[in-house]
Amino acid sequence: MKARASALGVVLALAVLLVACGSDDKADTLSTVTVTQNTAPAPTPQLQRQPDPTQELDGTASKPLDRVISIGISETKFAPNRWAVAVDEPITIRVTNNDSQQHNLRIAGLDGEYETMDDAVTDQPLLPGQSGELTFAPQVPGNYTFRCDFHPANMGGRIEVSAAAP
Ligand SMILES: [Cu+2]
Repeated sequence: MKARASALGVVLALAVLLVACGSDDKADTLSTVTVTQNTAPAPTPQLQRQPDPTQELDGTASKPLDRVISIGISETKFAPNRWAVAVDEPITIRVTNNDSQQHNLRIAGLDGEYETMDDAVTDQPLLPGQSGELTFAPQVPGNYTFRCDFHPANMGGRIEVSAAAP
């Protein structure tokens, strides 16, 4: 008699569990979270508005020779000061100071601002008779302005970067 009672107790306990499970059925419907994968490509960096060149530009654009641009400085002017290059071609810019005072060359870069991290600039001021080089590897077509930091009001130029080979 005692054993039967405990068996009955087990049955009751099971019944309670089944009822409990049944009442859980509504909660079993899981909420669905839809994740939409962003498949859009990363935005292409944009060339920001550039400063106006402060030196009158050459009538025609010069082209690099074996990916080298050679710019001379005389009488506080860059020459040539207008260049045409192709995008994605790293260009070496060789600057030779034939003047009697120091100069440099700084490209404003994508952000169109001088003295920022994306500038391309000669490492040091070029003393009279010195030459310096910098590398310019534009990823975005467009016109890039450069200047001399020591004579920003009257030494400048432009590098015109085309999508295809110039
Ligand atoms: Cu200068």
